[in-house]
Amino acid sequence: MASAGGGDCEAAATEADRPHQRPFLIGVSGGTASGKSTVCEKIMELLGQNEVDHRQRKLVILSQDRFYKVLTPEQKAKALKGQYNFDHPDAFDNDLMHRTLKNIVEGKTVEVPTYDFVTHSRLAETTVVYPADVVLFEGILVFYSQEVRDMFHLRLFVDTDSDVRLSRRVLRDVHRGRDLEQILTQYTTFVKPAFEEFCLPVPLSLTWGASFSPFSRGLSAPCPTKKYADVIIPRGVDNMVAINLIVQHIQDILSGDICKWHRGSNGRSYKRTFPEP
Ligand code: UZR
Ligand code: MG
Repeated sequence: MASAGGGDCEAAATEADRPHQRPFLIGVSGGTASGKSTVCEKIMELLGQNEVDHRQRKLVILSQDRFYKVLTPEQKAKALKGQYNFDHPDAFDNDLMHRTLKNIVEGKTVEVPTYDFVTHSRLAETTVVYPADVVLFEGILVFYSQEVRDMFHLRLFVDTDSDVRLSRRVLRDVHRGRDLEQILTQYTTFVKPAFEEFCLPVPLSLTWGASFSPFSRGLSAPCPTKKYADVIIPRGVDNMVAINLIVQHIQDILSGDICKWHRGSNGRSYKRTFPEP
């Protein structure tokens, strides 16, 4: 549901005060081209929500890509040559992302930016996201910031082989009009190292022996966000057993049959909220 206008994408004024039940917020992470969006769309389809009008949907999907920062002309020139790091947490407008999710969790209607991957830019057009019972927020680094991570009631990680991801990524980028050599250079320079630094946990063998530890060699401590996942989905959308289990869980929440579990402020303990009688 797109609406014209720019603004700073805060909660839309007309809808901001409309009371709505707080949604169940699900974070969906995973490497590039792992199938995060496809998993989210499958969940939406199985819940019969893709045919429903945007204003009436019980479930909405929001992508972290929408929060890519607006680039300066110098950064854009680099991006067009494949020399800008879009896989680093600093590439995102983390404040706007946090404020928007906070408004969503408070049941408000929000306006989110639209991003164009061909020109690497934020478009003037924004999208209105109406309150829903379940919100799926997907992106490569949605578990990176603790503030955002702690907001998720459920955290999913789509775990797809890196060779499958690379081949999908190449096809997608070629389709976006990019040059093959540049795609592969960008992958090895930025995409793969960032995935290993910010998503994949360091193998135990590396963290144990001091002589092997990357930290003892003066490298900064990575924050491998996969470890924060509650459920790991191997093979993405090919894994219909996992997706059906998740869909069943969401259905139970939507029908109020089960209580919601809320993550405690330390991110580890949980508190139960019983459905209204
Ligand atoms: P997913 N990305 C672009 O290619 N261009 C942009 O303008 C913004 C992002 C890529 C980004 C990242 N990397 O790996 C990917 N690069 O989009 C994240 N290079 O999207 O999770 O759908 O793969
Ligand atoms: Mg995507």
